[in-house]
Amino acid sequence: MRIPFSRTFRFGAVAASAALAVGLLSACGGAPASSSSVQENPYGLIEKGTVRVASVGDLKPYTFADAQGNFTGFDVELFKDVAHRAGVDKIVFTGQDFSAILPAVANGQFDVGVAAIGITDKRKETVDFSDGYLAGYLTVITTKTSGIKNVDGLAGKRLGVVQGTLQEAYAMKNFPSANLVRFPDNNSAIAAVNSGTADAHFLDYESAKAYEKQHGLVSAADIPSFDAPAGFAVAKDKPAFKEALNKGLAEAMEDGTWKKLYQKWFPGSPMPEQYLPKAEQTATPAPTASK
Ligand code: SNW
Repeated sequence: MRIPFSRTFRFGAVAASAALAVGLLSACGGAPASSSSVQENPYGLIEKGTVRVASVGDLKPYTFADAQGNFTGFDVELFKDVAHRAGVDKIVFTGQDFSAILPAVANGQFDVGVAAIGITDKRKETVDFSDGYLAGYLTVITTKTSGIKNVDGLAGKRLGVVQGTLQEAYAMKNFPSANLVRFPDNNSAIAAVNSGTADAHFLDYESAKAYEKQHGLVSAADIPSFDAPAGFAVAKDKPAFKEALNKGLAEAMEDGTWKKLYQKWFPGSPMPEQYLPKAEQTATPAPTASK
């Protein structure tokens, strides 16, 4: 599914040609918008009132396309809630290869990237991120008969990774004796595992669980990735948008919306406490003199 690149502009009192120039420039992220267009389009979105989201369609239950082709999942519902709090309700999701998302956000083809994208210093060279909203594990899944029981079992095996993911970077660094096989997306990697052309696939924990259930695969290792919590990726020239998302995220965490969505999409999974309402966080209180 591709987004048609047509845009509509409302000219108002401004001369049409000037408005068109400003609109095109700000759409390309090239120039600061005039004050009138800032009022009209405070977040500098490609199209005023619409958020264009780059995502992936096969990362259930974070973000995926349902049978009707509509995007849903934890990240999708959380983003819609947060965008609503920021005053934008028209949200258009488009599936991309994961490796295409950050460049497309950076060059202004999309307003934001939403796909369980872990925040790292390396990625921050390309885009800005909202505050983190999810932290968990990276998981190796394999067939019941592969003989791979843990990371040592990956030596000499063909391990699938989706190009551009933290899994790819982690495997290159930490699984040097595995033969990495790079895929554009999870579905093609899982198909390769099922057909025997790959021995295992390395992906996000909750998606691993979903694919295990769907295809009778098993988990061989969980790698903590709490140092790279997922955030919404925003172009560096949209600071007002990023701030509005951060404000919405904080509200969604404090009023229990985050928790509700987490329980809906990741039932039974341990909850990272830092995203719960403050009153529900059980941070060890500073020691006080006991009576
Ligand atoms: O770093 C984790 C984070 O802790 C949480 O578990 C959600 O996933 C991560 O952000 C890692 N996600 C991968 C990445 O950022 C893969 C994302 C994808 O396949 N779309 O590269």
